[in-house]
Amino acid sequence: MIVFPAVDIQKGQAVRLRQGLAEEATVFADNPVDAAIRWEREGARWLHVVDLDGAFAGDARSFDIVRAIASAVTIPIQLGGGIRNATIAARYLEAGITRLIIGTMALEEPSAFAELCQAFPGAIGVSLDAVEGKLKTRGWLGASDCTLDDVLPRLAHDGAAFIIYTDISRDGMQKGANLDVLRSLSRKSPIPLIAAGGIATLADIQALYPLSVSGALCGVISGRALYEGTLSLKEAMAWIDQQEKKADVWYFAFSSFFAPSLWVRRRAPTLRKSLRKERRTRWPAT
Ligand code: AMZ
Repeated sequence: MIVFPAVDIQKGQAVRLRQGLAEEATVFADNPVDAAIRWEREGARWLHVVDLDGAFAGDARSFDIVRAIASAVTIPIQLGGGIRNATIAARYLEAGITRLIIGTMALEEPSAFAELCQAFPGAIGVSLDAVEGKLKTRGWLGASDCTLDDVLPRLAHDGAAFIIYTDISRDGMQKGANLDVLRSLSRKSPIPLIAAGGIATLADIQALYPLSVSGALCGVISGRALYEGTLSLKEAMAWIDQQEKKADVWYFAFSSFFAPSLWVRRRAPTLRKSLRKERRTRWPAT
């Protein structure tokens, strides 16, 4: 499971909003490039970058800043906000962004979204940003009648490489993640799932970790908590690494020692399937 530090860009600065409201911004760095470099130095394996101005305006408002971030760090970046057509998507990929996150277009223009997934296989994911079960678009100001269950099968079929679920009411509020929705989503999702919204402490990450063993959860996004220090990136990553190492030991023991025994051999297909699943839901290190 990966911890994605968030770098959200608004008016040229690195900010975090509360519940997605543009007027509820806290500035955490005057230059988003500095924030990105900081997270890389602290050991981040991926960055989650959002062009908030782009999401509100529907275009690549902060393209130059995003390009500067991509040149300044060596870790892979996933980027969302304002990617509403294939031309913008291609420009970002050329600028060195590894994965693109699509919100509005995935809900409002299904066929264009499917074409985008086909044009850039493995590089396109979707953000499903919800309030009381209903998905939002256009900087979270646009309402849609869609629910997670309505769109998930279609998005996976269209070729989305991953989904990010954000509980908007928890975003920036330090309340903990929405475990009920994430538990159900991690069971249902045929593609890797990343959780966002409310993840504020190591305990929140520990509560989510089992969903990466039993289901599709492969990452968590945290912003305000990392900037304000209620969550330590190093501590969180060390804890996750420790859990995954234990899982590796079990996998190794299973394949090399237990598997030959008669009892295990009879149950081998089920055991192997659940252990493989645990390995499969890990986010690629790229
Ligand atoms: O905070 C907000 N108001 C907000 C936000 N963080 N609005 C949109 N976004 C993010 C989504 C996703 O990563 O979580 O922007 C991206 C979607 O943008 P678009 O332009 O594709 O709808």
